[in-house]
Amino acid sequence: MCGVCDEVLTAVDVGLKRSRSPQALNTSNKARAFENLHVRLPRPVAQHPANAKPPCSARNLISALHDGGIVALPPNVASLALVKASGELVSQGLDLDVVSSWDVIRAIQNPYFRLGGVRETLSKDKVFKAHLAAVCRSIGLWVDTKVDAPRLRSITAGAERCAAAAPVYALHRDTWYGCPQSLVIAWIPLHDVTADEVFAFYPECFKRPVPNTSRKHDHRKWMQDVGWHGTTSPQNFAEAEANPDADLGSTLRWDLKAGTILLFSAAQLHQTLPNPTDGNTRYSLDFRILPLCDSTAPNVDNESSGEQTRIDAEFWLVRNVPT
Ligand SMILES: O=C(O)CCC(=O)C(=O)O
Ligand SMILES: [Fe+2]
Repeated sequence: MCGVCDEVLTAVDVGLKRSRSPQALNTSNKARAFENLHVRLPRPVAQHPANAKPPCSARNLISALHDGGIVALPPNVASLALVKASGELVSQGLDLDVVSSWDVIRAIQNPYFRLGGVRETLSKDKVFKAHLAAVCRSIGLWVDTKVDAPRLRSITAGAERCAAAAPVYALHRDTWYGCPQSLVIAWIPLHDVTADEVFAFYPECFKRPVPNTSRKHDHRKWMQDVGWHGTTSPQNFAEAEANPDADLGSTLRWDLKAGTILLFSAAQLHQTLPNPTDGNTRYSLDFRILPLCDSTAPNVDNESSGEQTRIDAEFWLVRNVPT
């Protein structure tokens, strides 16, 4: 029995140990399911609702997220290795010494257009696929779990005044962009962040519809007309965005350490807000996780389409990647 959430754990921690062994993939379906579900999760460093029972297994975690929960798990070996590799890559992209401190990196002016190669490497490089697979395994997500490529966010103070950057600050649910309701997101700060540097959640809107234009997003059409490296700028394409006059309730964000694994449903309403510190850029990675599960988040207002196209084009199986 797990002392934290009362779930019966017959194979606690076995998954994490076995996940390093290739033979584990050949075990029976039952054993594989244990490996997916029975890594004991550490106590969250932050959680919504604040008084919720902390999830102790991947199964608990995913159903809490699908119910509107938000969970920040502490940095671990896998997430810190991802942070280190990303820091080296960003330093190289900015022509800095590979061991530059984040204070130095964050003070570089106008980094966005110098980081195209870094974004490309993150989306294709096998090393980063292995890092993502290791992060998923570290939190018990393995069997038939799929993920997409990590995205680097660099949020520079003042960029919100640039019209071309407006989509970055759009209030949204990720589901509005042709994503399945069961999708969850992992967001990892690459350096310590204060709450006012983190994007904001509007958790009261999780089960409440918000006016939006998601019906314009057909992911099949988006792939044809825009694509991740297409020539049509995303600003000219139909965008999902909420009515700015809507009542969204209170906002939620926390101070987080580098490597924290912040997990939330793609159906959570959220928004990047301007970086408040002049001359400074905030760096983070995020990737989407399609878990093997029997639950899903409620759909209150997502009218986008093309989710299967998106899964087929962008997602890959965690267990196919050697770590
Ligand atoms: O990093 C941010 O500011 C926004 C992240 C986001 O929207 C996401 O991960 O879905
Ligand atoms: Fe998002």
